[in-house]
Amino acid sequence: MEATSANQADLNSKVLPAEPLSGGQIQSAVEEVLASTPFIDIHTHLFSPAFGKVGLWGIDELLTYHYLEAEFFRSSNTTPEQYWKLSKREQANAIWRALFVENSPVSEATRGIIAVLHALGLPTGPSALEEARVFFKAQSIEEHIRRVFRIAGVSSVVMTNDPLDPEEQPVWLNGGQKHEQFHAVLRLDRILWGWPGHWQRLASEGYAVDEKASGKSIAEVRRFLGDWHERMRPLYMAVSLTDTFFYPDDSIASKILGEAVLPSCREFGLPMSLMIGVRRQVNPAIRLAGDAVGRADLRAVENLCRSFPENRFLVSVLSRENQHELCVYARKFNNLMPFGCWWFLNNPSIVEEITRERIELLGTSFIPQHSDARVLEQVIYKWRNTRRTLAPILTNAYKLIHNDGGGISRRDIQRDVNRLFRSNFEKWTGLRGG
Ligand code: RAT
Ligand code: ZN
Repeated sequence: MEATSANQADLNSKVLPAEPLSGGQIQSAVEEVLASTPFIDIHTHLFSPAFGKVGLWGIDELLTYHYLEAEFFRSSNTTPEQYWKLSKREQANAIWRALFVENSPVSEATRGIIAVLHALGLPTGPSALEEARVFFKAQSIEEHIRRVFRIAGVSSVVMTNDPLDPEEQPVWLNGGQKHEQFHAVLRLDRILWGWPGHWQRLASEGYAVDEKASGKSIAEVRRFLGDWHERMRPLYMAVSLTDTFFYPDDSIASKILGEAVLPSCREFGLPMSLMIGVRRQVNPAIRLAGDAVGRADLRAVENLCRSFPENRFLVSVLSRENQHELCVYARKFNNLMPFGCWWFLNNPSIVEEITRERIELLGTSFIPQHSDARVLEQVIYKWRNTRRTLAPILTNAYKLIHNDGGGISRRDIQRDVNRLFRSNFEKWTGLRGG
Protein backbone atom coordinates (compact mmCIF):
# COMPACT_ATOMS: atom_id res chain seq x y z
CA MET A 1 0.00 0.00 0.00
CA GLU A 2 1.29 3.48 -0.91
CA ALA A 3 1.42 6.26 1.64
CA THR A 4 -1.54 8.59 1.32
CA SER A 5 -1.22 12.38 1.58
CA ALA A 6 -0.50 14.10 4.88
CA ASN A 7 -4.02 15.55 5.00
CA GLN A 8 -5.56 12.16 4.29
CA ALA A 9 -3.64 10.63 7.19
CA ASP A 10 -5.02 13.28 9.55
CA LEU A 11 -8.49 12.66 8.20
CA ASN A 12 -8.10 8.90 8.59
CA SER A 13 -7.53 9.28 12.29
CA LYS A 14 -11.03 10.81 12.55
CA VAL A 15 -13.07 8.75 10.09
CA LEU A 16 -11.64 5.24 10.31
CA PRO A 17 -13.75 2.60 12.08
CA ALA A 18 -13.81 2.95 15.83
CA GLU A 19 -14.99 -0.62 16.57
CA PRO A 20 -12.50 -2.78 18.42
CA LEU A 21 -10.46 -5.15 16.26
CA SER A 22 -10.25 -8.85 17.05
CA GLY A 23 -6.84 -10.15 18.17
CA GLY A 24 -6.32 -11.67 14.71
CA GLN A 25 -7.00 -8.39 12.90
CA ILE A 26 -4.49 -6.27 14.77
CA GLN A 27 -1.34 -7.19 12.87
CA SER A 28 -2.70 -6.45 9.40
CA ALA A 29 -4.32 -3.21 10.61
CA VAL A 30 -0.97 -2.05 12.02
CA GLU A 31 0.87 -2.97 8.83
CA GLU A 32 -1.67 -1.18 6.67
CA VAL A 33 -1.64 1.99 8.76
CA LEU A 34 2.17 2.08 8.85
CA ALA A 35 2.31 1.58 5.08
CA SER A 36 -0.28 4.21 4.22
CA THR A 37 0.79 6.97 6.61
CA PRO A 38 3.30 9.44 5.19
CA PHE A 39 6.04 10.14 7.72
CA ILE A 40 7.93 13.37 8.37
CA ASP A 41 11.66 12.65 8.25
CA ILE A 42 12.85 14.96 11.03
CA HIS A 43 16.62 14.75 10.47
CA THR A 44 18.46 14.13 7.21
CA HIS A 45 21.47 15.48 5.36
CA LEU A 46 19.47 15.83 2.13
CA PHE A 47 19.08 19.08 0.20
CA SER A 48 16.43 20.48 -2.11
CA PRO A 49 17.33 20.99 -5.80
CA ALA A 50 18.08 24.68 -5.12
CA PHE A 51 21.37 23.53 -3.53
CA GLY A 52 22.58 21.88 -6.73
CA LYS A 53 25.54 19.55 -6.23
CA VAL A 54 25.38 19.84 -2.43
CA GLY A 55 22.44 17.40 -2.59
CA LEU A 56 23.69 13.84 -3.13
CA TRP A 57 21.84 11.18 -5.11
CA GLY A 58 22.50 8.25 -7.45
CA ILE A 59 24.33 4.95 -7.29
CA ASP A 60 27.91 6.21 -6.92
CA GLU A 61 26.93 8.39 -3.95
CA LEU A 62 24.91 5.54 -2.46
CA LEU A 63 27.87 3.17 -2.67
CA THR A 64 30.36 5.65 -1.20
CA TYR A 65 28.14 6.40 1.84
CA HIS A 66 30.46 6.49 4.84
CA TYR A 67 28.60 3.63 6.54
CA LEU A 68 29.67 1.46 3.56
CA GLU A 69 33.19 2.88 3.45
CA ALA A 70 33.71 1.69 7.04
CA GLU A 71 32.63 -1.82 6.00
CA PHE A 72 34.71 -1.71 2.82
CA PHE A 73 37.98 -1.28 4.73
CA ARG A 74 37.18 -4.47 6.63
CA SER A 75 36.71 -6.51 3.46
CA SER A 76 39.38 -5.11 1.15
CA ASN A 77 43.14 -4.76 1.12
CA THR A 78 42.83 -1.23 -0.25
CA THR A 79 44.27 1.21 2.26
CA PRO A 80 42.48 4.47 3.07
CA GLU A 81 45.36 6.37 1.43
CA GLN A 82 44.85 4.44 -1.82
CA TYR A 83 41.08 4.75 -1.62
CA TRP A 84 41.04 8.54 -1.25
CA LYS A 85 43.14 8.89 -4.40
CA LEU A 86 40.47 7.15 -6.51
CA SER A 87 37.71 8.99 -8.39
CA LYS A 88 34.19 8.66 -6.96
CA ARG A 89 33.32 6.18 -9.71
CA GLU A 90 36.41 4.06 -8.94
CA GLN A 91 35.61 4.14 -5.23
CA ALA A 92 32.07 2.96 -5.97
CA ASN A 93 33.43 0.18 -8.20
CA ALA A 94 35.77 -0.98 -5.43
CA ILE A 95 33.00 -0.98 -2.81
CA TRP A 96 30.60 -2.80 -5.14
CA ARG A 97 33.19 -5.49 -5.81
CA ALA A 98 34.21 -5.98 -2.19
CA LEU A 99 30.80 -5.81 -0.51
CA PHE A 100 28.37 -7.00 -3.18
CA VAL A 101 30.31 -9.34 -5.50
CA GLU A 102 32.93 -10.94 -3.26
CA ASN A 103 30.67 -10.96 -0.18
CA SER A 104 26.94 -11.16 0.45
CA PRO A 105 25.34 -7.83 1.36
CA VAL A 106 23.97 -8.96 4.72
CA SER A 107 24.78 -5.85 6.77
CA GLU A 108 22.12 -3.18 7.27
CA ALA A 109 23.86 -0.62 5.03
CA THR A 110 24.68 -3.05 2.19
CA ARG A 111 21.20 -4.56 2.24
CA GLY A 112 19.90 -1.02 1.88
CA ILE A 113 21.51 -0.74 -1.57
CA ILE A 114 19.77 -3.92 -2.69
CA ALA A 115 16.42 -2.64 -1.40
CA VAL A 116 16.85 0.68 -3.22
CA LEU A 117 17.78 -0.95 -6.54
CA HIS A 118 14.85 -3.34 -6.27
CA ALA A 119 12.37 -0.60 -5.33
CA LEU A 120 13.42 1.36 -8.41
CA GLY A 121 12.88 -1.68 -10.63
CA LEU A 122 16.61 -2.28 -11.23
CA PRO A 123 18.55 -5.57 -11.13
CA THR A 124 20.37 -6.36 -7.90
CA GLY A 125 22.87 -9.04 -8.94
CA PRO A 126 26.68 -8.78 -9.25
CA SER A 127 26.47 -7.14 -12.70
CA ALA A 128 23.84 -4.56 -11.70
CA LEU A 129 26.14 -1.57 -11.29
CA GLU A 130 26.36 -0.32 -14.87
CA GLU A 131 22.64 -0.58 -15.46
CA ALA A 132 22.02 1.41 -12.29
CA ARG A 133 24.38 4.12 -13.56
CA VAL A 134 22.47 4.37 -16.83
CA PHE A 135 19.17 4.61 -14.93
CA PHE A 136 20.28 7.39 -12.58
CA LYS A 137 21.85 9.40 -15.39
CA ALA A 138 18.47 9.52 -17.12
CA GLN A 139 16.58 10.94 -14.11
CA SER A 140 15.59 14.56 -13.72
CA ILE A 141 16.03 15.50 -10.11
CA GLU A 142 12.66 17.19 -9.37
CA GLU A 143 10.63 14.24 -10.65
CA HIS A 144 13.05 11.73 -9.13
CA ILE A 145 12.68 13.32 -5.68
CA ARG A 146 8.89 13.09 -5.88
CA ARG A 147 9.11 9.42 -6.87
CA VAL A 148 11.66 8.54 -4.20
CA PHE A 149 9.63 10.25 -1.44
CA ARG A 150 6.47 8.50 -2.65
CA ILE A 151 8.16 5.07 -2.54
CA ALA A 152 9.70 5.87 0.86
CA GLY A 153 6.36 7.03 2.26
CA VAL A 154 7.63 10.41 3.46
CA SER A 155 5.72 13.64 2.93
CA SER A 156 8.69 15.88 3.69
CA VAL A 157 12.23 15.81 5.04
CA VAL A 158 14.21 18.09 7.29
CA MET A 159 17.63 19.17 6.04
CA THR A 160 20.76 20.01 8.06
CA ASN A 161 21.77 23.57 7.18
CA ASP A 162 25.06 25.00 8.35
CA PRO A 163 25.16 28.78 7.95
CA LEU A 164 28.97 28.69 7.80
CA ASP A 165 29.20 26.00 5.14
CA PRO A 166 30.92 27.63 2.15
CA GLU A 167 28.88 25.63 -0.37
CA GLU A 168 25.51 26.23 1.28
CA GLN A 169 25.91 29.83 2.29
CA PRO A 170 25.67 31.37 -1.21
CA VAL A 171 22.34 29.60 -1.82
CA TRP A 172 20.85 31.14 1.32
CA LEU A 173 22.33 34.56 0.56
CA ASN A 174 20.73 34.44 -2.89
CA GLY A 175 17.16 33.82 -1.79
CA GLY A 176 17.38 30.34 -0.23
CA GLN A 177 14.99 27.56 -1.06
CA LYS A 178 11.21 27.24 -1.11
CA HIS A 179 10.66 23.53 -1.89
CA GLU A 180 7.68 22.50 0.21
CA GLN A 181 9.03 18.97 0.86
CA PHE A 182 12.32 20.22 2.34
CA HIS A 183 12.47 22.10 5.64
CA ALA A 184 15.49 23.94 6.99
CA VAL A 185 17.34 23.43 10.26
CA LEU A 186 19.90 25.83 11.67
CA ARG A 187 22.84 23.59 12.56
CA LEU A 188 25.25 25.13 15.03
CA ASP A 189 28.22 22.75 15.41
CA ARG A 190 30.68 25.33 14.11
CA ILE A 191 29.30 28.03 16.41
CA LEU A 192 28.99 25.94 19.56
CA TRP A 193 31.83 23.42 19.98
CA GLY A 194 33.64 24.79 16.92
CA TRP A 195 33.89 28.37 18.21
CA PRO A 196 37.74 28.48 18.43
CA GLY A 197 38.02 27.67 14.72
CA HIS A 198 35.08 29.73 13.50
CA TRP A 199 34.57 32.90 15.54
CA GLN A 200 36.71 34.76 13.03
CA ARG A 201 34.28 33.86 10.25
CA LEU A 202 31.54 35.65 12.20
CA ALA A 203 33.87 38.56 12.83
CA SER A 204 34.68 38.80 9.13
CA GLU A 205 30.95 38.86 8.37
CA GLY A 206 30.50 41.94 10.56
CA TYR A 207 29.58 40.49 13.95
CA ALA A 208 31.54 41.97 16.86
CA VAL A 209 32.64 38.69 18.45
CA ASP A 210 35.94 37.63 20.00
CA GLU A 211 37.85 34.44 20.71
CA LYS A 212 36.61 34.12 24.31
CA ALA A 213 33.00 34.98 23.42
CA SER A 214 33.26 37.90 25.84
CA GLY A 215 31.94 41.49 25.76
CA LYS A 216 29.37 42.00 23.04
CA SER A 217 29.89 38.51 21.62
CA ILE A 218 26.75 36.96 23.11
CA ALA A 219 24.51 39.75 21.85
CA GLU A 220 26.23 39.48 18.48
CA VAL A 221 25.73 35.71 18.27
CA ARG A 222 22.04 36.36 18.92
CA ARG A 223 22.03 38.90 16.10
CA PHE A 224 23.69 36.30 13.85
CA LEU A 225 21.05 33.70 14.79
CA GLY A 226 18.31 36.24 14.15
CA ASP A 227 19.68 37.01 10.69
CA TRP A 228 19.86 33.29 9.85
CA HIS A 229 16.44 32.65 11.28
CA GLU A 230 15.13 35.28 8.91
CA ARG A 231 16.92 33.67 5.93
CA MET A 232 16.27 30.00 6.61
CA ARG A 233 13.02 29.93 8.58
CA PRO A 234 14.31 26.77 10.29
CA LEU A 235 12.08 24.32 12.14
CA TYR A 236 14.62 23.96 14.93
CA MET A 237 18.24 24.67 15.85
CA ALA A 238 20.60 21.71 16.22
CA VAL A 239 24.03 20.54 17.31
CA SER A 240 25.83 17.23 17.58
CA LEU A 241 27.89 16.81 20.75
CA THR A 242 30.56 14.45 22.00
CA ASP A 243 30.20 11.92 24.79
CA THR A 244 32.10 14.35 27.05
CA PHE A 245 29.53 17.13 26.62
CA PHE A 246 28.33 18.59 29.88
CA TYR A 247 26.10 21.47 30.90
CA PRO A 248 26.79 23.70 32.64
CA ASP A 249 30.57 23.89 32.60
CA ASP A 250 33.08 26.66 31.99
CA SER A 251 33.40 26.02 28.25
CA ILE A 252 32.60 28.56 25.57
CA ALA A 253 30.07 26.10 24.12
CA SER A 254 28.17 26.05 27.42
CA LYS A 255 28.14 29.84 27.57
CA ILE A 256 26.94 30.30 23.99
CA LEU A 257 24.33 27.56 24.39
CA GLY A 258 22.87 28.93 27.64
CA GLU A 259 23.19 32.65 26.97
CA ALA A 260 22.67 32.98 23.21
CA VAL A 261 21.25 29.88 21.51
CA LEU A 262 18.56 28.89 24.02
CA PRO A 263 17.30 32.48 24.46
CA SER A 264 17.12 32.79 20.65
CA CYS A 265 15.21 29.49 20.46
CA ARG A 266 12.73 30.95 22.94
CA GLU A 267 12.50 34.21 21.02
CA PHE A 268 11.68 32.39 17.77
CA GLY A 269 9.64 29.59 19.38
CA LEU A 270 12.01 26.87 18.12
CA PRO A 271 13.09 23.63 19.78
CA MET A 272 16.77 22.85 20.22
CA SER A 273 17.99 19.47 18.99
CA LEU A 274 20.90 17.86 20.84
CA MET A 275 22.51 14.76 19.33
CA ILE A 276 24.84 13.51 22.03
CA GLY A 277 27.51 10.82 22.18
CA VAL A 278 29.80 10.99 19.16
CA ARG A 279 33.54 10.42 19.63
CA ARG A 280 35.00 12.35 16.76
CA GLN A 281 37.73 11.01 14.53
CA VAL A 282 39.00 8.04 16.51
CA ASN A 283 40.40 6.97 13.12
CA PRO A 284 41.00 10.09 11.03
CA ALA A 285 42.40 8.04 8.12
CA ILE A 286 38.90 6.93 7.18
CA ARG A 287 37.50 10.49 7.38
CA LEU A 288 33.70 10.70 7.78
CA ALA A 289 33.64 7.01 8.69
CA GLY A 290 36.18 7.62 11.46
CA ASP A 291 33.80 8.73 14.25
CA ALA A 292 32.84 6.38 17.07
CA VAL A 293 30.51 6.37 20.07
CA GLY A 294 30.83 6.94 23.81
CA ARG A 295 28.47 6.91 26.75
CA ALA A 296 27.53 10.44 27.83
CA ASP A 297 26.57 11.90 31.20
CA LEU A 298 22.90 12.71 30.71
CA ARG A 299 22.80 14.88 33.78
CA ALA A 300 23.63 17.55 31.20
CA VAL A 301 20.17 16.95 29.68
CA GLU A 302 18.60 16.98 33.14
CA ASN A 303 20.25 20.33 33.92
CA LEU A 304 19.15 21.85 30.62
CA CYS A 305 15.54 20.67 30.87
CA ARG A 306 15.27 21.92 34.46
CA SER A 307 17.10 25.23 33.97
CA PHE A 308 15.27 26.13 30.76
CA PRO A 309 11.65 25.07 31.29
CA GLU A 310 10.52 27.45 28.54
CA ASN A 311 12.74 25.70 25.96
CA ARG A 312 11.82 22.49 24.15
CA PHE A 313 14.57 19.93 23.55
CA LEU A 314 14.69 17.24 20.89
CA VAL A 315 17.29 14.73 22.06
CA SER A 316 18.92 11.70 20.44
CA VAL A 317 21.72 9.82 22.16
CA LEU A 318 24.18 7.64 20.29
CA SER A 319 25.16 5.19 22.99
CA ARG A 320 22.95 2.19 23.58
CA GLU A 321 23.79 2.49 27.28
CA ASN A 322 22.22 5.98 27.46
CA GLN A 323 18.82 5.01 26.07
CA HIS A 324 17.09 4.01 29.29
CA GLU A 325 18.19 7.15 31.14
CA LEU A 326 16.89 9.27 28.27
CA CYS A 327 13.46 7.71 28.67
CA VAL A 328 13.55 8.28 32.41
CA TYR A 329 14.45 11.95 31.92
CA ALA A 330 11.59 12.28 29.41
CA ARG A 331 9.23 11.08 32.14
CA LYS A 332 10.54 13.85 34.41
CA PHE A 333 10.56 16.70 31.88
CA ASN A 334 7.80 17.24 29.34
CA ASN A 335 10.02 19.72 27.50
CA LEU A 336 12.18 16.75 26.41
CA MET A 337 11.32 14.78 23.26
CA PRO A 338 13.49 11.70 22.63
CA PHE A 339 13.90 11.03 18.95
CA GLY A 340 15.44 8.53 16.56
CA CYS A 341 17.77 5.57 16.71
CA TRP A 342 20.80 7.36 15.43
CA TRP A 343 23.69 6.09 13.24
CA PHE A 344 25.14 2.92 14.88
CA LEU A 345 21.76 2.34 16.54
CA ASN A 346 19.79 2.22 13.31
CA ASN A 347 19.92 -1.58 13.02
CA PRO A 348 16.78 -3.69 13.45
CA SER A 349 17.94 -5.51 16.59
CA ILE A 350 18.75 -2.27 18.40
CA VAL A 351 15.81 -0.28 17.04
CA GLU A 352 13.56 -3.01 18.32
CA GLU A 353 15.00 -2.92 21.82
CA ILE A 354 14.98 0.88 22.07
CA THR A 355 11.49 1.31 20.63
CA ARG A 356 9.95 -1.30 22.93
CA GLU A 357 11.56 0.40 25.89
CA ARG A 358 10.31 3.82 24.79
CA ILE A 359 6.73 2.60 24.29
CA GLU A 360 6.76 0.92 27.69
CA LEU A 361 8.03 4.05 29.42
CA LEU A 362 6.59 6.86 27.31
CA GLY A 363 3.55 5.54 25.43
CA THR A 364 3.43 7.44 22.13
CA SER A 365 5.10 10.62 23.42
CA PHE A 366 8.36 10.24 21.47
CA ILE A 367 9.55 10.27 17.85
CA PRO A 368 10.71 6.74 16.97
CA GLN A 369 12.97 7.45 14.03
CA HIS A 370 14.62 9.81 11.57
CA SER A 371 16.50 8.53 8.53
CA ASP A 372 19.75 10.53 8.74
CA ALA A 373 19.90 9.96 4.98
CA ARG A 374 22.84 11.59 3.24
CA VAL A 375 21.97 10.32 -0.20
CA LEU A 376 18.43 10.84 -1.50
CA GLU A 377 17.47 7.25 -2.29
CA GLN A 378 18.50 6.04 1.18
CA VAL A 379 15.11 7.18 2.47
CA ILE A 380 13.62 4.25 0.56
CA TYR A 381 15.43 1.55 2.50
CA LYS A 382 15.68 3.33 5.83
CA TRP A 383 11.94 3.97 6.07
CA ARG A 384 11.09 0.55 4.69
CA ASN A 385 13.21 -0.99 7.45
CA THR A 386 11.66 1.24 10.11
CA ARG A 387 8.14 0.22 9.10
CA ARG A 388 9.14 -3.45 9.03
CA THR A 389 10.74 -3.29 12.48
CA LEU A 390 7.94 -1.21 13.99
CA ALA A 391 5.05 -3.39 12.78
CA PRO A 392 5.56 -6.30 15.22
CA ILE A 393 6.43 -3.92 18.06
CA LEU A 394 3.19 -1.95 17.72
CA THR A 395 1.23 -5.14 17.08
CA ASN A 396 2.59 -6.59 20.30
CA ALA A 397 1.73 -3.42 22.25
CA TYR A 398 -1.88 -3.53 21.01
CA LYS A 399 -2.22 -7.27 21.56
CA LEU A 400 -1.19 -6.77 25.15
CA ILE A 401 -4.01 -4.22 25.55
CA HIS A 402 -6.37 -6.63 23.83
CA ASN A 403 -5.31 -9.53 26.07
CA ASP A 404 -5.72 -7.33 29.11
CA GLY A 405 -9.33 -6.70 28.13
CA GLY A 406 -9.08 -3.37 26.27
CA GLY A 407 -10.35 -2.52 22.81
CA ILE A 408 -8.19 -1.21 19.96
CA SER A 409 -9.69 0.13 16.74
CA ARG A 410 -8.14 1.00 13.42
CA ARG A 411 -8.87 4.62 14.25
CA ASP A 412 -6.80 4.32 17.45
CA ILE A 413 -3.91 2.82 15.51
CA GLN A 414 -4.03 5.60 12.92
CA ARG A 415 -4.11 8.24 15.65
CA ASP A 416 -1.07 6.69 17.35
CA VAL A 417 0.98 6.28 14.16
CA ASN A 418 0.17 9.89 13.22
CA ARG A 419 1.35 11.02 16.60
CA LEU A 420 4.61 9.04 16.53
CA PHE A 421 5.64 9.89 12.98
CA ARG A 422 3.98 13.26 12.40
CA SER A 423 2.19 15.21 15.07
CA ASN A 424 4.72 14.96 17.92
CA PHE A 425 7.10 16.76 15.59
CA GLU A 426 4.47 19.13 14.16
CA LYS A 427 3.41 20.13 17.64
CA TRP A 428 6.99 20.64 18.79
CA THR A 429 7.97 22.77 15.79
CA GLY A 430 4.70 24.39 14.71
CA LEU A 431 4.95 22.72 11.29
CA ARG A 432 1.54 22.33 9.63
CA GLY A 433 0.76 19.60 7.08
CA GLY A 434 4.49 18.97 6.45
O1 RAT B 1 24.84 9.51 10.67
C1 RAT B 1 25.69 10.20 10.09
O2 RAT B 1 25.74 10.26 8.88
C2 RAT B 1 26.70 10.93 10.90
O3 RAT B 1 27.83 11.08 10.15
C3 RAT B 1 26.35 12.32 11.34
O4 RAT B 1 26.09 13.11 10.22
C4 RAT B 1 25.25 12.58 12.26
O5 RAT B 1 24.05 12.05 11.82
C5 RAT B 1 25.10 14.06 12.51
O6 RAT B 1 24.08 14.65 12.11
O7 RAT B 1 26.02 14.63 13.09
ZN1 ZN C 1 22.86 13.40 10.98
